[in-house]
Amino acid sequence: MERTLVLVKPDGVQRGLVGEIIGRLERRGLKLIALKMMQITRELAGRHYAEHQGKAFYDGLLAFITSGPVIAMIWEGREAVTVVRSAMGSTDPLKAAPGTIRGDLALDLGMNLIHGSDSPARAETEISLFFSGPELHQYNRTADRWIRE
Ligand code: IDP
Ligand code: MG
Repeated sequence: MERTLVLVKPDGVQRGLVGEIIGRLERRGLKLIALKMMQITRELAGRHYAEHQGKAFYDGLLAFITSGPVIAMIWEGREAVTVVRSAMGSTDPLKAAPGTIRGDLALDLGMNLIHGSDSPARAETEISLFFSGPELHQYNRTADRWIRE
């Protein structure tokens, strides 16, 4: 089953939107298999956002993502990467559709509440950056028979 890494960024924690964001993913039917609160180090931030190195917003992005605690999670489900990306909405909250997390709850590109991996390959890389094997939970969820045909 596909997995994706999700972060509630420091703005989401500070604004008390952790429950709102987790609740949306939970209600959608995705399965939570790992979760922790943590402060991202400069080193981890550099690896996680390596693709953006050299861009104008890179230093600000690293300062922001390391500025306070985040909630790191792994969500599992069919097409989990795409499902989470569509639930997040566009990167710029001003362009994100109503009904999406960013479109309903955010206004600023640099304060857009949530990270979700952008491909299954990136998801696997990001999961291994943030979590070690024993932190991932395998369990049966009885509700699954009412979520998937
Ligand atoms: P994503 O989070 O939707 O995958 P990315 O393009 O991977 O978007 O960018 C990572 C993060 O960097 C964004 O979520 C946003 O917080 C920030 N960011 C992206 N582009 C800009 C920009 O042009 N100015 C300021 N911040 C940006
Ligand atoms: Mg991205």
